[in-house]
Amino acid sequence: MESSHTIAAISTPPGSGGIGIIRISGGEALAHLQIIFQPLGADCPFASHRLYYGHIVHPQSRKILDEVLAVFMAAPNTYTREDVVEIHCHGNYLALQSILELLLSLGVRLADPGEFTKLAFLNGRIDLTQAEAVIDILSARTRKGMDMALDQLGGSLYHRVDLIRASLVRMRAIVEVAIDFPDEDVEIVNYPQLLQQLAEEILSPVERLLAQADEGKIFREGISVVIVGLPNVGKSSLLNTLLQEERALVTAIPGTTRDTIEEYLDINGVPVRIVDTAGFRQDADEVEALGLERARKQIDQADLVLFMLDAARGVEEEDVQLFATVKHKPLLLLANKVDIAEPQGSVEEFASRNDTLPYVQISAKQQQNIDVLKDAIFDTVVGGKEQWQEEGCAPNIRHKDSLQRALEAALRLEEGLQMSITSDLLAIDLQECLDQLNAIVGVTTTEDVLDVIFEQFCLGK
Ligand SMILES: Nc1nc2c(ncn2[C@@H]2O[C@H](COP(=O)(O)OP(=O)(O)O)[C@@H](O)[C@H]2O)c(=O)[nH]1
Ligand SMILES: [Mg+2]
Repeated sequence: MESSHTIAAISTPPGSGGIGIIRISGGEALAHLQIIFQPLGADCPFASHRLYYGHIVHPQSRKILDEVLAVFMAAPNTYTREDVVEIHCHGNYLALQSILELLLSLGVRLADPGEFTKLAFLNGRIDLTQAEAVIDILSARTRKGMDMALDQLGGSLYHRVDLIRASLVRMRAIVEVAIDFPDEDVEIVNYPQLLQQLAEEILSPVERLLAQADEGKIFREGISVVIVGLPNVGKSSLLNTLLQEERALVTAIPGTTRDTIEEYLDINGVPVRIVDTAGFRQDADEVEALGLERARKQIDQADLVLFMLDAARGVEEEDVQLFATVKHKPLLLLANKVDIAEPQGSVEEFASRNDTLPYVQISAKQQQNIDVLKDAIFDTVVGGKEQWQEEGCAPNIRHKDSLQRALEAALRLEEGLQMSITSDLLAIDLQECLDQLNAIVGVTTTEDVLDVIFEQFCLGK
């Protein structure tokens, strides 16, 4: 990066808050600060990583734009590894905007979204998985998602991929020697030993990372859960109970909920989008019919359907018909209103007929068994797979794609070793496997891929 490329952006979100921060990165950062900052203390040497109190003053009009704290951080111990300045203003967007505009008028360039983090990557402070972790931290919706992202920012994924890369580089060195001395090929390449190394140091760790990718997706992106049942079984009551607020209207009149209602909640660290639907019934009026159409769409996209029966009313033909329309989805069976009655025989019978489905008896109104329900939802979507916790790693979809290709190359390599093929052929799959792992950490990543990644950032990060 050229040092004259000094960039700036407002790093705090729009709106008003206690403080708002403008960040500047690049070789001219300090020079620009000195033009616009007027200290309110005795001396102001701008020692690195020290806060100074003063005014931001327009150099021509001498107008005070805000009272601020400013800090200069000398390269390389900064977020971008360049010189960085932060100006801590009052959290009024107008004040921030006028200071930013002043900087731009001095020749500073407005940073692209994610550009500070991209600099951190390009300047070698973090690898690509760590840059991606920054996005995850900013967007995490549960504490667990946040912990996962912090682990990755700490290099957990990088280190695991790096171990595999190092092993591949050692294997490649052996194979390359053999290519240089083709006559002694067989002596140099110890096929059984390479096979063992491949199995232990490449195949098994790559497979483990792949297994963890699916679960990472659940914690990162969350799941969508839809409550389905006939009118009046207690769907809206359950939504309210799960959210601990009166979000949806609850009445004894069937057809109260006419549209879908969705909210987010945290179930054991999984961000869950929970959707309450209009109750399905045959004689629905026009508005309800539209609501039901929306409910159908939600069901199609759902990761899990909570199919609710009224324990006191029992199962009727319409329940069975409705059930038939959601049977293809991952399901959890609920008998509601157990506070007023033991589940009717027909409900128990229905449950035992579908005994592969998790079945929970609850009272939405009296908040009975709600924790059991939450655990059941968690178990159904996450299963017992909580490996990332032990190993602090959850590859995302981009990593997964590369891991899959790396695995394919490693399997071809295994086959080649079993057949004792020549070193030059082995080298091809070795290199392919290594290239894929390099792409994960960003050693060999094309400009388009980088663009896609850094476009996901907000301004100022
Ligand atoms: N006793 C009892 N009544 C409930 C329970 N859940 C819901 N209800 C009542 O059943 C009626 C319908 O509830 P609602 O949540 O609107 O059902 P929905 O049409 O499926 O959304 C209301 O009168 C609720 O108070 C429950 O667990 N126990
Ligand atoms: Mg309702």
